[in-house]
Amino acid sequence: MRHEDFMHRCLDLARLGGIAVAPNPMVGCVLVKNGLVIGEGYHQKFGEAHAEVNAIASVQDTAAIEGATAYVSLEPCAHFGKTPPCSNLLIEKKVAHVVIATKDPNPKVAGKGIERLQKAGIQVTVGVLEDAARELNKRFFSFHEKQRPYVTLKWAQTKDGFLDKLRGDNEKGINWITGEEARALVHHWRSQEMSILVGKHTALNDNPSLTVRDVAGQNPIRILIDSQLQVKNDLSLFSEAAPTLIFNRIKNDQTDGIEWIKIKETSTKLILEELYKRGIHSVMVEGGSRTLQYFIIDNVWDEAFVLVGDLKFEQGVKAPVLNKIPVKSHFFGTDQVFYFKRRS
Ligand code: AOF
Ligand code: ZN
Repeated sequence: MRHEDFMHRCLDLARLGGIAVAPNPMVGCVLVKNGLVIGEGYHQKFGEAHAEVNAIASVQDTAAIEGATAYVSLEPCAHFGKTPPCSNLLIEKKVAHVVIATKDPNPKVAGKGIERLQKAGIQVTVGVLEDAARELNKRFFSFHEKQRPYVTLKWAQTKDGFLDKLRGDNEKGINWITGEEARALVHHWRSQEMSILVGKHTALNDNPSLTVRDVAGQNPIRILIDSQLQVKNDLSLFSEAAPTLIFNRIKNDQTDGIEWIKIKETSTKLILEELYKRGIHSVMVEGGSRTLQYFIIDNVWDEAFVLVGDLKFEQGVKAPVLNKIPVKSHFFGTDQVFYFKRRS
């Protein structure tokens, strides 16, 4: 087996951690002796054991770890966080070689783990399946490298480019554009993110719950932009299903599950800064049109999912325009899904 084969296994294991480890990265570790896997593990939950610790704990004959090669999808940590440093543990267990997919961008680690292993006389190889490892933890890398959450835009539009119909004052409720099938897909997307954001008009018109009720997974933190606090808290957005943050120009406050965050102007920069301060490593922006446009104009987005339903509104609220060629597209039920990625 080659380094890449064992690293693929690390990445597969890492993926099992999913959103439960956020804002930590998903990490997998495989221990190999004489070409055979003797142990493996992954980071399963935020605040709990790291991948290396679980891999080592999985080995029955601990003496066998001496002289083994440890494959890890992220540089072993060097800091005392919620757990002691993994680099120390690998040194203590006398592994001979550590193969790493990519450096840890967290300033508490950033090369220090590698240095510590090398100083202890352990052979270190870095860069095996690096691109795949960075892609897997794109949210974590964005958080540390850009000091902002990873931003995914999502909207549904009609074939003729509208997000919504024109509404009278009392016309509330969602004007569905996509079919039944797409709803589960959207919930799946939501379940991958730590938070989900909407503007005031979307909250008032659609009364979305912003939960992932159609799929297994945890509900993201909900975020509302409501400068003048015009949205009453009897909407679904304020249910107990998840915490809610409200960006506004009036007050800082907190009650059960709701936090009001005062910002001096409604800007994507200030919002993303506040999310970063709270350790939120990813946000899905779900509308409305104006809110999506802010993120597009300010060029603070990383990916976009655009669902195009099989109907026309003829007139209404225009959908945002990205002026980019989609990376891929496919049909999902009656809808077409376009996926865009911004080059950073
Ligand atoms: C590793 N192996 O499996 C993970 C690492 O608060 P803590 O102690 O859980 O530390 C979190 C940081 O540790 C996280 O931001 C990242 O830099 C690193 N994650 N490191 O050696 C792992 N999950
Ligand atoms: Zn660690």
